Amino acid sequence: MSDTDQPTMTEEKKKPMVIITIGMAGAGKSTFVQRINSYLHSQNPPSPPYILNLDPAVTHVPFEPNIDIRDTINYHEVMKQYNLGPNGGILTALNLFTTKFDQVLELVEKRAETVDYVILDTPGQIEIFTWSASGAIITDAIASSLPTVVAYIIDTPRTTAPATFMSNMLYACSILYKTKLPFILVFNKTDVQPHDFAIEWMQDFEAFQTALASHAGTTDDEGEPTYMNSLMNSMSLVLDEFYKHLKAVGVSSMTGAGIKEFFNAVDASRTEYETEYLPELQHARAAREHTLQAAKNDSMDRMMKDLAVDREQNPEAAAKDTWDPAAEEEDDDDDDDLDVNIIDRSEDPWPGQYIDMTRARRRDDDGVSWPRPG
Ligand SMILES: Nc1nc2c(ncn2[C@@H]2O[C@H](COP(=O)(O)OP(=O)(O)OP(=O)(O)O)[C@@H](O)[C@H]2O)c(=O)[nH]1
Ligand SMILES: [Mg+2]
Repeated sequence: MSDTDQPTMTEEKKKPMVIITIGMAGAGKSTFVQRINSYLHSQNPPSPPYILNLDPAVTHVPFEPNIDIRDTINYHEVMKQYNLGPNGGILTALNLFTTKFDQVLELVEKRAETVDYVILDTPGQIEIFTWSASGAIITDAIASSLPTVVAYIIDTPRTTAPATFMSNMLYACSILYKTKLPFILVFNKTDVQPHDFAIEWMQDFEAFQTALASHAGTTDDEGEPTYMNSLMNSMSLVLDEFYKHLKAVGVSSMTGAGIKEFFNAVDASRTEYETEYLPELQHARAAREHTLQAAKNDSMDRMMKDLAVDREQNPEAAAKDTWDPAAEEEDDDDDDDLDVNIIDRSEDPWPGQYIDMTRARRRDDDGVSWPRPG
């Protein structure tokens, strides 16, 4: 029976779009997640997102996450057990959590039919997520399963100086080239500082150069441009290319301004994901499969050759060389990973039996108050 014999089905539900929020410490990622969460709840009909909190060190999040890294990993316990400082603690907590990310993905995929958006809030220290193996594993795993976009949150009032603006853009640029995912620059806190200056600098190279030249510290005592100034001039040329591939929106997570425009950009990113990211991913997968298969064939060939030589030289031992299934059964328990299970808070009943050293108790037991990094 061919597919054409089937009655025409109503259009399949689109896969949910994953929004990964990334940004410098204090840029407003968590507040932004809360704002888009409440925006989606206020839609008609409401479209509650599925939210993941990946910040193990946060004491309070302004939203109710469906999966919270803090339920699985006790960051304070990790610092104690591994003798780590705050950043090492966050990184190790994230690494431990990543070892069970397959469970997270399963839970997310289970909800794919009922939610339109999956939102990830990441740790305050940006490099922990963007330059760690676990950050890359989480990003790649989720992006190969669902359409994904990176929302790079910028603290607009703190980027009005040309040099700061440029270093923030260079960071964004490096993340774009690392993840290769659709990317939205979210200029946050526009209630305090409108973002038109940033848009102007991005669109008009000369306007940025003028701003740069008029900024203190860009000329030396003799009025000559400093090394810093020349460097930034050249860098801004590089960034000009980067800006062409970007969507930029101004929002205020405080007032809710610009959130609708943000979602327009997210919807446009879905197409970008499907036409650009996905084909590239499939291509990379096929190439990897090919290389892996070639390596497997090669080692199999070599093993067979070795065996043949061995059997020729030692026919007696070869006769005894039989497979014993009983011995195999003895150690078929290959799950020697950490015994950690991921909890979906929105699922009943609440599984309460997950206790090990990484998640012994929530932090209210010891009265220790670690300073937030950053
Ligand atoms: N005025 C204004 N303040 C904001 C806005 N968004 C966030 N904030 C404030 O910025 C501060 C940091 O916000 P968070 O949401 O905690 O930022 P974050 O990026 O999650 O911070 P970390 O996770 O600690 O890196 C808080 O005091 C927020 O109230 C905004 O749109 N306007
Ligand atoms: Mg936060």
